[in-house]
Amino acid sequence: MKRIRNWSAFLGNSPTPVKIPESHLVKFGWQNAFAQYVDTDELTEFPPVRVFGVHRNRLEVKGEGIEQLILPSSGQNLPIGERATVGDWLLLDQVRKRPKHVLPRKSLLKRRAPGTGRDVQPIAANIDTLFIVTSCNQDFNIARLERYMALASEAEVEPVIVLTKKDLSDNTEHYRAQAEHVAGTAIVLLLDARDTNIDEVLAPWCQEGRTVAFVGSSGVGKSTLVNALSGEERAATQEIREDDAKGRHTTTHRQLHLMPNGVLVLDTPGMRELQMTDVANGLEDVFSDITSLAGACRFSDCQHETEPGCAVLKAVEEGEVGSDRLGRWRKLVAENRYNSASLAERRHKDRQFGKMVRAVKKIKPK
Ligand SMILES: Nc1nc2c(ncn2[C@@H]2O[C@H](COP(=O)(O)OP(=O)(O)O)[C@@H](O)[C@H]2O)c(=O)[nH]1
Ligand SMILES: [Mg+2]
Ligand SMILES: [Zn+2]
Repeated sequence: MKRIRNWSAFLGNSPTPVKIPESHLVKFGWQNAFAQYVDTDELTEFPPVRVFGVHRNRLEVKGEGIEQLILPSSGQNLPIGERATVGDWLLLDQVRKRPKHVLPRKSLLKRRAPGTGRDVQPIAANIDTLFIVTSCNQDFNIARLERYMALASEAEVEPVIVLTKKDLSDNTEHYRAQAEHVAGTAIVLLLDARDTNIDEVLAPWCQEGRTVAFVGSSGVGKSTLVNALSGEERAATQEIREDDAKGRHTTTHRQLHLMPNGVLVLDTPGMRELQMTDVANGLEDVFSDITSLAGACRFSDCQHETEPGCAVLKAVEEGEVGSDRLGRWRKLVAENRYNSASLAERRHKDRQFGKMVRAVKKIKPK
């Protein structure tokens, strides 16, 4: 194995950590905030590495002078904070070739396990920008945009809404206005994904060492946008199927791609079917018009259905909030509540099972 650089200058305790421009870690998306979680005395033994790929039973990690496949964090019942996923930074146990510890994340996209499982899985960590892509045609769907916006907010990722196929619509401003209503303070881009200057349009978010991801339905132009960043026909040939021929969920291959200009693009097929789980805060952000009104309802537990003195219903009546928007909010809140409640139940059961196992272990003779 190659010698590992002494990181103390970079990671040291000085209030403004020294940046090493040629450092691979910076190229791989390292940000100063991670340094506080690293023990500088243990850097040789446990160097920071980033998960670039998640394969069936291996994690592909890269660090300073390190590029290898390691074993994933062991144990299905590990807390989500210790289950390494693509984009994660971890301290690598060089001897055991396993993560020693996953560094606290800047952001985390998660989802409910596919199928009947209700386990929450980490999908992608430490994304800086999530491009939410939809097109100016029948794909455009406010509810879907709100859903992605809530997920981004919950994951603590900066969202950017990208409206593609502006060349195919006579009504682009209508789409833009609707998207801007959902976007709040987030930026909405309206473009033709095949334009030659797309890399410039995306440049504010696609700098060296930044990590971005694209979500949206099939056919809206995600690969076209990624191709514009990569300068080659790459994404198109990397279309990944989530299910095998029998419709079973197979191991998804998640990968970080380093683009020529230094931006890291996350390819995570699982993001197509993100569920609303534990996104109460995200919903509150995206529907702040409704949730802030709720504070003025007469009853603190108002469901905004039929209650007297309901400020939300009043706002709908007065045309301040669309009844369709209220309907979509209700639906997402219900979906989130269902998924999250089931999870809570499951966790409760898991804890009880753990207690039982420990009790049994105690009485077991040595
Ligand atoms: N006219 C037009 N076609 C586009 C635009 N963006 C993507 N396309 C086309 O739409 C099709 C699907 O694009 P693709 O990038 O593969 O979508 P993906 O499934 O989201 O990755 C391709 O034929 C693209 O050339 C756009 O802004 N305008
Ligand atoms: Mg594609
Ligand atoms: Zn109310």
